[in-house]
Amino acid sequence: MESVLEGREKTGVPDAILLEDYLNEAAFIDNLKKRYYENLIYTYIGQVVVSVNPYKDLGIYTESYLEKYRNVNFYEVPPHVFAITENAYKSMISEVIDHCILISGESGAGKTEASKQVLRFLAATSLHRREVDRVRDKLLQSNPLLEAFGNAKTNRNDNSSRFGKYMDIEFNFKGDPVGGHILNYLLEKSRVVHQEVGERNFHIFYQLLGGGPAELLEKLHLERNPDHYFYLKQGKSCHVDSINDSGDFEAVQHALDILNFGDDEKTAIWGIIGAILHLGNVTFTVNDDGLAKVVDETPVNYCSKLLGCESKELLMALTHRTIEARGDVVTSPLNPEQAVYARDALAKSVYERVFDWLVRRLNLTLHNKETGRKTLLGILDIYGFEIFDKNGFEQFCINYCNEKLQQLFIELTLRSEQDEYRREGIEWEQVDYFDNKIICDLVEEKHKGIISLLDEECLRPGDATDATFLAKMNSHLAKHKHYFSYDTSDNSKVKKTINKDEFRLRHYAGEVAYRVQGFLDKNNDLLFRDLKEVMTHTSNLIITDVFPKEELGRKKRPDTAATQFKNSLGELMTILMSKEPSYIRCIKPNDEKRSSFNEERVSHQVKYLGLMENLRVRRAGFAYRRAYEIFLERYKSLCPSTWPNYKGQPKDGVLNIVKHLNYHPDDYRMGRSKLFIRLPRTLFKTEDTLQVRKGELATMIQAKWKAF
Ligand code: AOV
Ligand code: MG
Repeated sequence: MESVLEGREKTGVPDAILLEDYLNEAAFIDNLKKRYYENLIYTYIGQVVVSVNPYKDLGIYTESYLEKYRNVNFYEVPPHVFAITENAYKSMISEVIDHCILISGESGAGKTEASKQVLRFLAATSLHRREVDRVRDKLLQSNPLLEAFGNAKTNRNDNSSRFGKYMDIEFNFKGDPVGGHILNYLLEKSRVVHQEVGERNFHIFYQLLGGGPAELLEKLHLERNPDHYFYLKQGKSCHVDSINDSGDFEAVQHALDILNFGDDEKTAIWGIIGAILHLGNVTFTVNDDGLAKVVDETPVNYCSKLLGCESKELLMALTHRTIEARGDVVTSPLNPEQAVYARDALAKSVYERVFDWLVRRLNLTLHNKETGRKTLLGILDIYGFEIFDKNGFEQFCINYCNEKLQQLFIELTLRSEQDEYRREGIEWEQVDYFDNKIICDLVEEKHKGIISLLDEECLRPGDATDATFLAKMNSHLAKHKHYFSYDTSDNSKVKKTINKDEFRLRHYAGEVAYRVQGFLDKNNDLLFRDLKEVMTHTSNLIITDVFPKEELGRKKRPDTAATQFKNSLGELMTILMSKEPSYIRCIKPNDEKRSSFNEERVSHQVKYLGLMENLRVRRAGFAYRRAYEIFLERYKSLCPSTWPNYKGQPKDGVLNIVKHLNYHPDDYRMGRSKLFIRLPRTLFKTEDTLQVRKGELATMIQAKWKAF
């Protein structure tokens, strides 16, 4: 097997640190390319895995690969997501610290596939006890279920994650997986009611229609053909070659069984999916007074039947709005446009709440009841950075989330690493890098950032619109280096490329123009009270659970969508910062979803991911560091002046040891409190020497006993 420590010409080098010309981006990319065409999609930068999407099955995730990467030394096997997972797992168990594996890259780069392999590897790390087997199956089956409800075909990726996911896996002190917990982030719910051309709604709708048994569809009053449903056909691409909806439906059914969903819960779920489809087919026309009137009541009747509410009530709530003002309750009819708005708001709200319910339900099943020492290994798989022809509030949130993750990477690999060298007094030439904090601030800063300005407009009574929001940003952010709009640009060339209803952000990963249309609405995220009220007394057991009656009495306005998202991302960052991170950096090799390597596309990503800076810090830096006390304690037996008794300063003792072991002066540095070792090889050799020495000592002790 190829080891990381020895590179070969044809296949490039497995660790970019071994590149002779490590400052040269072209050499770095050439290395990735060579490897890509040899089907070697993984390359390290120290302990960061760079992964280039192969867009084909390479046969590198089989059982035998799972075996091959178990209990091995990180540097003795070819780069693989399994290797970094094994490394994190081992260190979590032996050092009893929580770890996390952070997976980043733009849409379609391979994050979700990587996260699935990481989970598979971890789930397989157990002695096959029956209890553990059950947990393992549940952990694994949570994936197809959440993907069915949370992923969709976009124009970037046929299986695009439309929600963010962080999953902790719990291990007991023996290292067996015993439970798990999932946190989900902002689902792109607008997809339920609208899709751009070439895109689809969430997979689950097509799966149910394609794979649901005839009797089930009959009960739900559903047609098999998705083109029958307004909520499914807007993208004009219901059938996708790469997707097998009916096969996937089987997989979802299987997952529901393994996860112990009862028949009543399944009935409730399918009822809701069906109800949403019928709801989308409700259309409105005008009555004599210009007010909304439902064209055909059949879909309303089906919808009410499946949700378990009164048809008349739903009909009324879809066409009227009740407002409470100063104690007076006034009900007024809606016009057709408002009625469509109300209908869509209901569909989105129901779907989002059911998705949250699914996650809560999964967490109940994955919850570990064992007490005792536990460690966590987290996996983060979010929606990647994306640019479409039209970008709205959803892309704004998704791309902001990616900025935060990039910020974390910078913080942990570039900043803190270099800070430590300075703190420890190691001679160090600063490697400069682009710090995207400025963009995070632009979006999230209190009182000044885009989210604050948006919230202000949302809360302002009166005539606030998307246009006034844009004007407000233009006046507040005109001078910001990463903000552009038609009004703020003096440069006529730039001006030509921006529409009047857009603002443009220069993200770390590229420039994106956002249309302001819909920002206020989506941020306000209102569901008319009339509809909410109907939902609070249905007979569908999930709907009653997710629309509690207490919500109606609540006076306080909930946080806006963007603010909730900002807060939950803030909490996520705190969780991640408290753990030992490993990174998988995914690269998308082309925009055609096929197996080929476009150097320009890759180069762009290598730049914005900061990989060259990462390489320089790694290369000039030190792979390992140990506090003097710890190093001395472990290796004191290797040097006559520290063994068996040593009374001096730890630092001096360590110096004696490394001198005695003939470390090359270039291979290590003595910091203020730590020893820094440049290459892992050096430490491995020392470790080998220790093992030999332990053998000698054992023999010596045995000999002594014999003599005794
Ligand atoms: P993403 O998660 O990074 O995008 P995915 O993991 O869904 O991207 O990968 C997109 C597609 O690329 C998959 O459906 C596979 O067809 C293919 N692919 C990715 N990784 C591999 C691999 N290791 N081996 C074989 N094929 C692969 V997004 O969720 O859109 O940001 O939001
Ligand atoms: Mg994904």
